[in-house]
Amino acid sequence: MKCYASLAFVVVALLSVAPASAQIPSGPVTTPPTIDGAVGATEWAGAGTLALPHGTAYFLNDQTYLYVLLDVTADTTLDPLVPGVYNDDNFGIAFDANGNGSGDIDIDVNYGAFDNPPAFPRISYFADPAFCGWTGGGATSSLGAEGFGMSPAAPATNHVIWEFALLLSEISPPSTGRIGTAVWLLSVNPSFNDLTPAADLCDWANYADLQLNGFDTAVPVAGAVGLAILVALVAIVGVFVARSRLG
Ligand SMILES: [Ca+2]
Ligand SMILES: [Ca+2]
Ligand SMILES: [Ca+2]
Repeated sequence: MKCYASLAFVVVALLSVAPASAQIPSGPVTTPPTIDGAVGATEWAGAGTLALPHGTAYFLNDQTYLYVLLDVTADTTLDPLVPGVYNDDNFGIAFDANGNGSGDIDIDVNYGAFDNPPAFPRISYFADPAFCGWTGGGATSSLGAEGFGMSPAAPATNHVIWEFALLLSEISPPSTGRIGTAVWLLSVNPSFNDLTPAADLCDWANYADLQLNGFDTAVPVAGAVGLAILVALVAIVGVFVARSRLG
């Protein structure tokens, strides 16, 4: 059952027309958006955007999270996620996590609802190049919320909203901060099924290029320096202990 969302993702993708690949500069953020399914007036200001057939995806990031808003302005009927029921609105956010333009087993990831268990998002990993297979949805500490309301892009019409804070430690971007992404959206009412901008989940070359601006690759280096200092201190203490014993 867990494979339902990813299977639907692939089926829909095969039926979709692939637009050209896109470049997205993810905006660095100091005040993270609140993941509550409601879009504040300036909450997503400065975000990088990806135009979708029935809305817009927004991207912000800091050192810890990639924040994603799927503002589905054309979905004006909420078909809410229901545990164990698949006749509902749904989403998928796939990443060429190492940004190399090809599929890598257990590296490239996809977040979805997967419906069962009902907690979302769930995380799956690319698993099978021969059949473009993915694992079922597993537990993640990333955050997600579904909402229905207005937003700056559609200030007079209630519509479906998805907000996420996806852990960069789960995506593991390369030092360049450049990864690929594709977004899947499903709606029951009105009926649509979109994958953007890739033709299918394994159309890696046409994933949008997402540049994580402000993703400071110096942080791991600083951590490594700190570890080196700690090791040096331990070694110095060891020398003193050894000398005291000899004395
Ligand atoms: Ca919010
Ligand atoms: Ca890859
Ligand atoms: Ca809907």
